[in-house]
Amino acid sequence: MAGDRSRCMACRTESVEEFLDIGTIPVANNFVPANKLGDPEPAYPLRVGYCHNCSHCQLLDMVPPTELFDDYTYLSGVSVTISEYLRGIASGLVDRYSLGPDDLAIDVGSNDGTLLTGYLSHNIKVLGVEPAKNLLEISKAAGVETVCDYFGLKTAREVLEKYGQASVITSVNNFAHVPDPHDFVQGVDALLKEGGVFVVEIHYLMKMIQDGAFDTVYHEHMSYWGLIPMIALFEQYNMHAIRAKVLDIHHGQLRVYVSRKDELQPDETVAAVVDHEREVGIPGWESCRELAENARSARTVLLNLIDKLIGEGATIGGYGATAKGNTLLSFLGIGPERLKFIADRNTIKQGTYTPGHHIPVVSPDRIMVDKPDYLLNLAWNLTDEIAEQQSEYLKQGGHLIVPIPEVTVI
Ligand code: DWN
Repeated sequence: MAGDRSRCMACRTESVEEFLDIGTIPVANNFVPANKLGDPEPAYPLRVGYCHNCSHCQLLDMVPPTELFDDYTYLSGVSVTISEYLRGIASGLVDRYSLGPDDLAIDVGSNDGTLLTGYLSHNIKVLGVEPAKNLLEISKAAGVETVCDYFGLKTAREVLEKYGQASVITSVNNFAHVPDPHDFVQGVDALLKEGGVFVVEIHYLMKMIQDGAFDTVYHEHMSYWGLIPMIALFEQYNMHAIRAKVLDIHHGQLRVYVSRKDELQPDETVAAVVDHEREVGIPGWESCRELAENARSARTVLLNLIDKLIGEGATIGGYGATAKGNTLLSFLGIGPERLKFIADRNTIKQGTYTPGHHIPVVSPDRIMVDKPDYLLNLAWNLTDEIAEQQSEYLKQGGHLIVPIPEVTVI
């Protein structure tokens, strides 16, 4: 059962008020194998709240992490854009902190090990921490040793004993998955060597609100971080942000470099991001309510377009069996009667069905066989890569419907 949370995960006050209700839906990455289609599928409420005390946003209903992450279908290495990006984080850190063979780099939520492979050519020692058992073989084949567990103080102490202190710890698109960020930060503090840096990267609440990216809301994403509440959290453990950067990847991420307070000093980028958040009032209650309003109007616009096209005799498929796509489809109530299939390069997802509405997930080869008139692009954060990959389909008259930030047809 999902647990209810009106207490803020960041500041721990009872100040969280709901602003968005997506509905009661299954877990976004739990694609259903063909032989389980008849089985009951657990569904959980998906509501987001805003903390009036520290402005942190979080889910109000928590699904146990073991149900979300023990077996994980998302692979970082499937997208060329994402793979290059993740490896670039590693090489960027090697340069910035002059890492060498004596340094240990740990990636928390290491998935298939893609980020850590970026250190290997520099002879840096690497270690992944990742709870998904099904990904262990993949990271091992990539040359990455992985501790299969959830990260927190307990795991950090175990890692420390066996592998020693880390010079850098990264957590890319993982910190939002954490049910207790306090325990996580204590783990970082326990494991990081003196002068070491923790680099955390999350879908940025600011960009999510500006782009109306309500589909980023799913059970995995327990938190929606802005820099201001994050700084307040680190403050409690004598840590601070020393550098902050807003990036375009995944439609807008925030990367924050963190150290112990007395070890490294912040540069001007931190104050710049904080000032900008204050200036535009994000994260703020009004902007969160706008996100909910945008979600409702996007639902109307997109459903009208899809039904108009189908009414004119068009056929529609989907591209990208994404977690966010499953939020979008559930919120709009779109099933196989509207989308014939969803194509995705990830072979773990192929042959399965989307959670809830059971749209078949197929290989992208199917696109040129069926030649649907339109493909709803559910990986709209990767439109450039997908448009390039599907250039033949587009050349032959096919179209991509991009749902967010604006409903557009390419
Ligand atoms: O935070 C998270 C992000 C980083 O990844 C996780 N909680 C879950 C996951 O979210 P998502 O599933 O919405 O992520 P993506 O990166 O938008 O997924 C892209 C999907 O599209 C993957 O399944 C791979 C697929 N793909 C493809 O089949 N062909 C992607 C590209 C670019 C392609 O050419």
